[in-house]
Amino acid sequence: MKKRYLVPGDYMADPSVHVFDGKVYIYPSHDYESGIPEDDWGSHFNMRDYHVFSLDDVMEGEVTDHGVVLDVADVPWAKRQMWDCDCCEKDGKYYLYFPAKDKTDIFRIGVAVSDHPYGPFVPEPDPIRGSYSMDPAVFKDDDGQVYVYFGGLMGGQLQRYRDNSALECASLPAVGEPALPSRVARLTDDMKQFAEEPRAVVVLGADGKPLAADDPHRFFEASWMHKYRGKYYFSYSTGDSHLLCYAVGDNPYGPFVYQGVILTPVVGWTTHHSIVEYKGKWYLFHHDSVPSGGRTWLRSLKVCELHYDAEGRIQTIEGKDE
Ligand code: FUB
Repeated sequence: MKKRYLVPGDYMADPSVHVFDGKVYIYPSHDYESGIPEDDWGSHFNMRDYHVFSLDDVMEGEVTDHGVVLDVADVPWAKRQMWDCDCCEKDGKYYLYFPAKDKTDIFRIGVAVSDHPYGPFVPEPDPIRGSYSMDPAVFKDDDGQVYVYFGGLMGGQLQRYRDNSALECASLPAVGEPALPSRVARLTDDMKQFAEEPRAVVVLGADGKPLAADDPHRFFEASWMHKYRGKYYFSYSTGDSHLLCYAVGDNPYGPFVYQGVILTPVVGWTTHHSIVEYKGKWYLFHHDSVPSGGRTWLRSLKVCELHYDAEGRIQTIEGKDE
């Protein structure tokens, strides 16, 4: 299968991709060598700014770097770790959703606004009220309603919460118990707040029960939502089992029924993606650590075509190239 590295001159990860004004726009995290040692909490992912990239031809065309569009130093509430972001258009404005640790080292999700998909973005003074954890992915449905999916385990701090409340002590579910789910909330009309309490994004197995916390296909981080033939495809990373998996539902809230693996493990600990249709073809954007020699905090953007079978099942892609 043909694959393409997109930004050979720099380390970029966590691509969130959308088509705006007939062009493909990529909103990645910007990896760099910060010197912070690797730990279980992702401290080595110490990103401090975002770039935006655009292109007209996914597999061949030139990739335009629109430069730094938001820097942590310009976000009044944020201290560090600008992880996976995403962007959504509404009424001619562009809204960038991004996580960062606040001054007390708690992940929150912020919003920054621009008149252009390529920024620069002006941050709101405070994070979204009631936001927590990381990896926001924004989905605009055909009726114009916009939803943000978010959450991630371990370094992403999701295990510190239950039912949107902070716990006294973080805890992971025991073996056999339901996995901790991603969260989803509809956004307000001004795109700057949750319009409702975030809900659990439940992924059910073939037995109709939520996938268990020790299932290698359960949600860990990196939510993404896309629609294909009227069905809602919720896809995500399984973190410590290093897969990209997907589940299908009838509405943006789910529940979603587990379907299978999109991408087998790549080189590097993390895996992360987005799925987008452009000019009649479907693409999987993701990252791996091949160009950095396997350094998991220095990742590179990649893209390949994605194919469905006649029943709408996604064909599994090999993460490690032949
Ligand atoms: O880039 C930092 C974190 O690594 C992301 O937020 C996760 O999804 C993983 O890719």
